[in-house]
Amino acid sequence: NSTRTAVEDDRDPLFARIPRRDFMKAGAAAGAIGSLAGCTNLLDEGETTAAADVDASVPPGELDEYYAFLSGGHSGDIRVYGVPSMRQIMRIPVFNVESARGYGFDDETHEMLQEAGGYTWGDTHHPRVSQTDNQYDGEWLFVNDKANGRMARIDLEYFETDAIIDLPNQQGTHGACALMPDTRLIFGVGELRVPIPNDGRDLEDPSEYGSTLSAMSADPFDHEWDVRVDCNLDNGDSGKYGEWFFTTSYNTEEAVTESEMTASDTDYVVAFNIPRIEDAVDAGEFEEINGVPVVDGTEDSPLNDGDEPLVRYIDVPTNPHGVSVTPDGEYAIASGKLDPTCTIIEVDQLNEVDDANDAIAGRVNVGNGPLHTAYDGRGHGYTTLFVDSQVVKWDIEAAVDAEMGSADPVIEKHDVHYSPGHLIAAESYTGDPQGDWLIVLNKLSKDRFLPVGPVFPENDQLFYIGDDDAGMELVKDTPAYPEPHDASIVRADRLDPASVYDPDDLALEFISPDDEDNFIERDGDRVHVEMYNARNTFGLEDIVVQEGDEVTIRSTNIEQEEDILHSVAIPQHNVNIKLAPQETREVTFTADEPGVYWIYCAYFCSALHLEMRSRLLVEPAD
Ligand code: K7E
Ligand code: RUQ
Ligand code: CUA
Ligand code: CA
Repeated sequence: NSTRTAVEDDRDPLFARIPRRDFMKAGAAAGAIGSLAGCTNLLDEGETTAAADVDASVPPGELDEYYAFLSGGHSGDIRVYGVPSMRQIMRIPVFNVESARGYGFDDETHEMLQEAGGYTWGDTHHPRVSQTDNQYDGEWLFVNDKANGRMARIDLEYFETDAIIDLPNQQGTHGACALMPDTRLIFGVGELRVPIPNDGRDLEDPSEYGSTLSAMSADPFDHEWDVRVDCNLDNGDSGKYGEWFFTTSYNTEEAVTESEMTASDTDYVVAFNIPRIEDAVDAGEFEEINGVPVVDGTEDSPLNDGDEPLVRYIDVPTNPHGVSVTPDGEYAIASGKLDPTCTIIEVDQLNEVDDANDAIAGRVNVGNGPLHTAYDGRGHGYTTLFVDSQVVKWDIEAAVDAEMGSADPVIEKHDVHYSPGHLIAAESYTGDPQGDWLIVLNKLSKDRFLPVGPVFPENDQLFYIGDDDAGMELVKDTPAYPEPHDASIVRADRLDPASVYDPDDLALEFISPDDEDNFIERDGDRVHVEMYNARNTFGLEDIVVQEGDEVTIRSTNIEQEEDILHSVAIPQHNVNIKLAPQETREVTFTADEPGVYWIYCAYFCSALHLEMRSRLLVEPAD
């Protein structure tokens, strides 16, 4: 008994309405330079751009100046790069089970993933590092799961995921960002409209669906409240002074098909007044849904009447994508996606104007398919153009002064390879961007690397943007495993990672080499084993159990020396736990097949690493 009706789609195919790329004011001459040099510098018309003498190489033995934390997309992890070398230094599994780091194999990480829904994958997009006074403090990294409606926290002392929150009123958490200036709250932005609660009601009535902005505290990482709206929500960024949080919405039509979702000429930037929402929560003005206080932020909510609405809806051209706040906190800039402009919203005006649209301070024509905007701290915006495969540098104040929709504020367009999504400048998300390096995350790499079959890598391109006279300079192509969406670039001196564990930071007790610390204990068919490990031995030679026993092995790597890791790996039992120096973990499994199983260490730890082993002997049941 379907109530679905056919939708008349007489609209142009995607992007057909967008005019072909024009060469702006510079005309054909600059266009020709652009095709030769890959760069259209509109200020230096007729001149080839003077390449700055940029050295992005980091010689062997030297360290990078920055960390870049890139999301892994639907591989579910975070990748740690050094900038400017673009060397991939580490991966941090988040929503994925990962054997090289034993993540999801020991009891603690396994239970964390189980309690967060039991999924074996996620889709990370927006890794954001915690800040104090609008500066990175290097404590935490937060990231969304677009697949399953979750947020995760990564501890940057140990570079590991230590908490995941399953957001029950959200399907597909897309935008993710902390409330600035001090990371007092973390936000997850719900992209997909669903019935709330999504318990089987209103299946066929999309007008009843909604989406939420979810707020979490940073430490402890707890879900605090949701705000409900009718439209969808997409990308998000925080104002710099603790008041406003901005998201884009591309489905104000409240539609279910692509053609319906692009039907309206305008959609929204949705601005959330966080202190007002907290007042409403404190005053009990919410409905509890799935155990979470949900405040009504819909357009006709009584809470949005009066002088200080909870949520303000600002009309922007159709289907916007990224939104980001300028380093000084003055403007929130939203990209058109289906419209060749970025809209500039003056943040302070949101407290002044009756009509939220009066907070719009400017609109700049950047080119086709604008997605995201980054900042250099010198008053420039850098916007990716997905359709034109370019990055556009433009002058923010000039765009505020110029006529609405003017292209005059554009300074330079540079080709990228190809079809960029996000771009990230060093510390661009803080109050103090460094203004030197910019990474452009290209969705397509096509011909840029050796062919590897039908699954292509992406191409993360490094630009030097520190010389306004020379213009943007492309310095490096970097292949990326699918598929990074966004990143945070953080000065290395803002982090202080541990190189061995502090046993006091761990829940499980340290197991020393003393005899009484290494034992097998039986309680019915539950067997508990404790043993240390070190080069080149485990604390027990044999572990003898009965077929069918449920066995827990707890083990400590007692090494004090950094970089000496061991593991406990047991063939045919899916056991694989990693143990960094001074780390204690445990793993529980059922010994369901009689036989001899060599317990071994999977990390190459010494010349006698292969001899580092012990036996699990499973005696047949009678
Ligand atoms: Cu543009 Cu998830 Cu930030 Cu991908 S999103 S591009
Ligand atoms: S052995 S050094 Cu498996 Cu060739 Cu590792
Ligand atoms: Cu321990 Cu290999
Ligand atoms: Ca729309």
